[in-house]
Amino acid sequence: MSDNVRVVFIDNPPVNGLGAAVRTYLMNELERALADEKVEAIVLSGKGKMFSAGADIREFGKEPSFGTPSLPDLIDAIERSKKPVVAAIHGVAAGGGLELALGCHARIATPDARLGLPEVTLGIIPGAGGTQRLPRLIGIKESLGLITEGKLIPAPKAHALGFVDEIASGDLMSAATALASRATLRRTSELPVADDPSAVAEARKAAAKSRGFEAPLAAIEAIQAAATLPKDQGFRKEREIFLKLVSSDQSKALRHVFFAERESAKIPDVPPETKTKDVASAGVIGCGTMGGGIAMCFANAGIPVVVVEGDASALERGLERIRGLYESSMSRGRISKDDFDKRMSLLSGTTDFSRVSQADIVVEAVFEEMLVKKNVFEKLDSICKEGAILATNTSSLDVNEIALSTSRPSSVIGTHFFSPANVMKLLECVRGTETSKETIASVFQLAKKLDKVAVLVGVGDGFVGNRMLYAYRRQADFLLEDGALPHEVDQAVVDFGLPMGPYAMADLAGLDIGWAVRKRQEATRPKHLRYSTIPDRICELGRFGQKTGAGFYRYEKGSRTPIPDPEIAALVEGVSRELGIERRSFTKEEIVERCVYALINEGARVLEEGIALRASDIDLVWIHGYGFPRYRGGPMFYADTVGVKKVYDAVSRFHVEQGEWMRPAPLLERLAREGGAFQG
Ligand code: T1G
Ligand code: NAD
Repeated sequence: MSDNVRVVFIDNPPVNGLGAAVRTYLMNELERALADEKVEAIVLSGKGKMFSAGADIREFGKEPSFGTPSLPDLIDAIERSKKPVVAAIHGVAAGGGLELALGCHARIATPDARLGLPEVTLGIIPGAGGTQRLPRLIGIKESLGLITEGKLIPAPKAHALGFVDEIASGDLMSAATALASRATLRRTSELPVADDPSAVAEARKAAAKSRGFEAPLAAIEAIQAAATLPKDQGFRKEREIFLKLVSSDQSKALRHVFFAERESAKIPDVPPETKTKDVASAGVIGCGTMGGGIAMCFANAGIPVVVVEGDASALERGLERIRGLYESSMSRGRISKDDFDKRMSLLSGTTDFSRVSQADIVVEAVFEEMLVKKNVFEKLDSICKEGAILATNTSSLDVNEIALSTSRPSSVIGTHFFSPANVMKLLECVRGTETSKETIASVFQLAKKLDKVAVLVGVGDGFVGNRMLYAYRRQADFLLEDGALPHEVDQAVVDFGLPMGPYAMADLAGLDIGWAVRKRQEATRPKHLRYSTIPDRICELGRFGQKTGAGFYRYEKGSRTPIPDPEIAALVEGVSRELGIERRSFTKEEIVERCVYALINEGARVLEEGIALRASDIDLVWIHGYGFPRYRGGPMFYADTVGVKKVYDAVSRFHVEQGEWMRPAPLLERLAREGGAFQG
């Protein structure tokens, strides 16, 4: 290394967050290097795993976060430096970390480094010049894509776009030092940038699709300012927007989710050092809707998987469906031909159970019937190798009872995937009484490989997600009886931010399965509790949802667009009449209150019964399993945002109006009384 190049390290494990102490250190080091006559150029690099993940998110909203020197001050000082500063990037340069690098006079990165400005995913925009400097290097159009999506991209792509100057093929530090010795004082903020109104209009249209989410639109405004305002005003505009968003409810919610996603893998009695089994091969029993999707999850992660079906024709149909799904991903450009070939080659099907005998994990996804499941587990117990994980995808049955049909209940666990399993991120991991810590830790490790968000839940009807879904759906049905129509309920929920309302979702999933369950339970249903017959009556008409062209809505042939149906309106109104209910209209706010507060109330019960470990896990279940808007933080965080007392008062009112179903959960009542919140 050259003697006259000074290397300065960012050193703040685990991610080199740019907290106040780090900024002060870097400013002092810069000044020392500038004052030292022997130093001709400076290399800025990160100690440990990465360059820097940006601002320390834990400091947001606390004083030192914006204390001196602020990140923009530090970056300005670097850019104004009279000696060239080169950023040497490995691992990750994200958010403020990348902004710091953009203020340097050149950037060099290792080929496997990832770079990006993910601030919008935290409900904010880059606040240290990112929206002003990036467009000056790669233009408005590319900046819009990168900043509004918030994704990290590989260094070679950043190089092709033009914000990384060099990819280090060998040792990063020596290449960076060499680059520093010949670097010029190219100041990013002094480069010209041209406006691109059509790209801006396009980006606005795309951002409007994420209904109600503020940050992407705010980012677009800041990016365009880089081209339309004088330099200083552009930077000021960015900072103003940033400071406003940092204290917004949406940003608080998104930060909550960021930490919740990292917290969920921490299980109090399963320490990080718990032994895990590496899953290198898998079996899936049943190649229906779920089994097929689960098999795809393994193949997508590069894990060979064998699917076992009861009969040959079901197997053929199942494998064809998988092939069809992969082909459609390929035709839409989501996967390459190589990916397709690789994934298909990892997948095989059979009717011979013994083919899974050596698998590290077997996931059962056969019909939802206890006897069928028990038979499958007995068989697995007799053939699977010692130490294999035996998992069930049951959505409602007792995992303990299933486990007891084997001689090794400690290896049995529920892995509740959500439909479509190859798309939905959530994995409810159901802990049985006997499930070993090693089994739990191994499944959590596997979940990461499968790119799933794993949440530990306890045994109980519907676990966390579906149990809360029942409460939500019940409220929606009562709203129909009280005066609303399906499309009104759906629209209110969609405007709130969910991708679909309860009725469009029910039509998509199919109404017949729930109907069959209700018929089975009819004899034992507690008759003193309010019960809506609307869903049953719709099924009696042979309307099972999209698959029959009609359900709560009607569907044109070949279309999936729900169309409100006067026949259903008449049916719903008839039910109200029979019940002697005088129908009234509901505002969207009232509809959302009734549905979402029902979720919260049931969530509180789930929490106090210990079915979920923490409120933030419940939030993840609803965000990743049902599309609850991430920017609202999940139902329990939303309760805190609204105020637990306000939720409690409304639930108490619903209790009086509607009876037992809406009795406030004791935890909700206690928190309201104590002025508490779900997030401690
Ligand atoms: N601040 C504080 N803690 C952070 C952090 C951050 N920026 N990033 C990660 N952590 C913690 C995380 O909670 C976990 O803690 C541990 O570090 C390891 O993280 C002005 C204002 C870099 C891709 O959005 O995307 O700059 O659980 O498990 O899988 O414009 O961390 O161990 O206690 O995620 O190797 C913008 C966020 C900030 C990047 C690494 N930056 N981080 O993934 O590790 S805003 C981001 C990530 C900003 C400026 C603005 C990922 C990663 P614990 P991990 P990983
Ligand atoms: P499905 O009817 O689409 O598929 C079940 C498959 O299992 C069929 O292909 C059937 O031929 C096969 N099968 C039945 N008995 C078998 C046996 N003894 N050996 C081998 N194969 C057998 O059902 P699905 O929707 O995929 O549901 C499967 C499981 O996943 C159920 O436990 C269900 O509760 C659960 N689940 C379903 C969803 C969903 O949305 N569909 C979501 C989460 C969990």
